[in-house]
Amino acid sequence: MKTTGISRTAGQYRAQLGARMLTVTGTAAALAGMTLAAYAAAGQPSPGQIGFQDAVTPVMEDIRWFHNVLVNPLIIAITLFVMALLGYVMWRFSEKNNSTPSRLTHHTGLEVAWTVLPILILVMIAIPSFKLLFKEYEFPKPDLTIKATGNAWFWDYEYPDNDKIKITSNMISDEDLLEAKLGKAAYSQQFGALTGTALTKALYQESKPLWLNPPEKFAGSRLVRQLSVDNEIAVPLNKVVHVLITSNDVIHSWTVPSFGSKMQAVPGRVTATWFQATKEGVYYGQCSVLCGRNHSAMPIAVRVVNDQAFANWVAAVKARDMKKARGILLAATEGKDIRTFAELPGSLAGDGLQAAALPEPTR
Ligand SMILES: [Cu+2]
Repeated sequence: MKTTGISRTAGQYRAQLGARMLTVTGTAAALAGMTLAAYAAAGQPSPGQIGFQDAVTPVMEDIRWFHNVLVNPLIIAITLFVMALLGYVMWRFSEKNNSTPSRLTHHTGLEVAWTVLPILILVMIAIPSFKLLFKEYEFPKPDLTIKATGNAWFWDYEYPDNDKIKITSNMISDEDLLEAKLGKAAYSQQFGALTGTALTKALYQESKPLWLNPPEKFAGSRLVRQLSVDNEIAVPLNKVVHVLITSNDVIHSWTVPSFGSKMQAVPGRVTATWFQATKEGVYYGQCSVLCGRNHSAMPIAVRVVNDQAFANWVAAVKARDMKKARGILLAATEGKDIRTFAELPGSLAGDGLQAAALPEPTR
């Protein structure tokens, strides 16, 4: 187990992040977006992240390019240009430097320029923007379709093409880990009398080490607090997956940043998104429409695995052997899933909680 940086306090972490921010502010505008984006590991957010998460689908690659290479540098350049212009005007045309102002009211050339230039900039943005939009909504022929149903507060999945298997994904909570570790009786003895914030705080504190070293029930998993679920869904590598999305109660949103997928789940309607994941691993997302009390507790976890592992997983789920199903997914993505904590840039290997989110593999 790597422990580098785990003892660092949140304060030190913030100070370091502040220093980093100052350095970054000084670098070239176009580079800033690219550099920071590199800190966002595939599949989940990382400490100090500012840019997008890594892309593992063609759509997300284009989204990242559109933002990091085109729109963000343009915005930064325009902002700097206007700021500089404003500064120059304040100095050059102050009463001191320009006591007799010009009486000029029209300048045709200038007016044409400040109308045409913005139009050109907008056209420059619009063309790739529409291309990207069409890419997102022109669904290629599916190899596989999944139905995702939002519930307050968990996701249900069905695989109509794969023996109609069904999966329910519930978030793994602090409470789940503590109950698995202590047993039901000892758990209620220790926490039964607590309520509200006191309970939340106690659960958070006591479960902290368990995210690093999960109890037997979750052995072998790399647990990520607020993102890991009991039953993940799986999809085969490089296959076009259509996700049909709906809801049982209120509006939710099925969102996986690394896939570039984000679609509302509306009761009584079916919406859809598609993705083609090009890298094995586990990719996390969250419900992205404020849907009620436990909105933050209905994450999405998708494993991208090879065809054989996917077939085995389908068979195990069909036989309702969820433990075996989980084992198949873990084995198939061993060493291929999220970046380990040690692989993140050194100074960003932040405080204890983040360390717990990215434990080293236990096997
Ligand atoms: Cu929701």
